[in-house]
Amino acid sequence: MVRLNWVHHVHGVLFIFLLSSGLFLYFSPSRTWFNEIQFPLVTFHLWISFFYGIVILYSLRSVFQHIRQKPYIKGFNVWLNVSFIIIWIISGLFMYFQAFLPVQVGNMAVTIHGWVTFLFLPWVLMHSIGHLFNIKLPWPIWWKGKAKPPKLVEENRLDRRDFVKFTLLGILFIFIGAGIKWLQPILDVAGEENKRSGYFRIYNVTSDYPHYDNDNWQLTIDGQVDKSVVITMNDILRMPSKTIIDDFHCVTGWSVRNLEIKGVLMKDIFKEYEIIPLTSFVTAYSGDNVYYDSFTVEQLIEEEAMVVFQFDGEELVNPQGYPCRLFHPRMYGYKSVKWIERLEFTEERVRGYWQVRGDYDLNGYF
Ligand SMILES: Nc1nc2c(c(=O)[nH]1)N[C@H]1C(S)=C(S)[C@@H](COP(=O)(O)O)O[C@H]1N2
Ligand SMILES: [Mo]
Repeated sequence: MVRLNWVHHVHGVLFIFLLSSGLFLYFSPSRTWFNEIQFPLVTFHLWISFFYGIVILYSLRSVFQHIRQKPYIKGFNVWLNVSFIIIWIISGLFMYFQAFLPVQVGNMAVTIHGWVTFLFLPWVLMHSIGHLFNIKLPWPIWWKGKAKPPKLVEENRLDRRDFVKFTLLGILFIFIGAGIKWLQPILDVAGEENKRSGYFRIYNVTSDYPHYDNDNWQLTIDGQVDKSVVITMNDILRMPSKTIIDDFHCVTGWSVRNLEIKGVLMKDIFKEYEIIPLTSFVTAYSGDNVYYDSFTVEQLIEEEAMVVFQFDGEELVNPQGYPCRLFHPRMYGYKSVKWIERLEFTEERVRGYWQVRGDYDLNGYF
């Protein structure tokens, strides 16, 4: 028989760790302003969930034996916890493997993971308060019609009025929890259909960046191709452009949502100039002479990467890569090379700036 008291405490402590790290990652202000710790925090959250899962599995049999003897409130609490834990684990696994799943499935998992947490919070609060002040609610007995709600529960120092207040408070908590979740998307889009939300935090590995104007910028395409070409801004502007509304995600945690992105598809550039790649790999270089990243030809062509020259209907500002930057709709911001000035086709896949320095994924899909 497992020591259930002990299990209860360990469970509580692990849960607090999970909840605090989870909420921290959930709310974009905390995620954004402390973005350096986001990644360690995700790892932390995962490890704690792992231990949490082990504790649950290890104690489950004893817990169920125990509630067979004390079925009422304990049974309710256990079943509530077990159901939520199952939802967290499943949605958590979907989140973990989102790279391999359709975007909508990943998003859905994130939504569910957050939702159930908010729904669970009121119970957590009541339960914790109950334990801290040693209040044990008699209500399940009442529910089951086995006893009337006691006028005064000596043991719990609760009379009926307290009891009613407590229950109403609980319901209020649930509404607050759910309300925050409901309201959030409403606040985010504030009426308009595609209002952008979030801001770019300018991220440059160099402190001084190149200054171009439309006349001196050009994009060179060379390396292992049948012929090299040089494209000017005028060329870009006269090609068919494409405007999409999409989200921009930096791997450190901040996102800009519903961003209007205008540019020319790589596919169209290749078609226009009849460029025939002789290899499968491309490296995109920034005009800052420091930043670069690599792609497969397929990623640039089939997956609709663009050379972007407008955000939200305006030219890019200089720190954001004026006049052009790369954008891949399914990859993290670090693949979005600013001041793009060269695409070099190479025999082998080159490891980019962040792949050499950090353990950033080569493909960078989110
Ligand atoms: N040339 C260059 N491009 C770059 C970077 C950089 O440091 N230099 N940072 C990348 C990263 S990590 C992100 S998240 C985005 C940030 O875009 P922003 O500066 O427009 O917000 O640009 C990407 N492209
Ligand atoms: Mo980034």
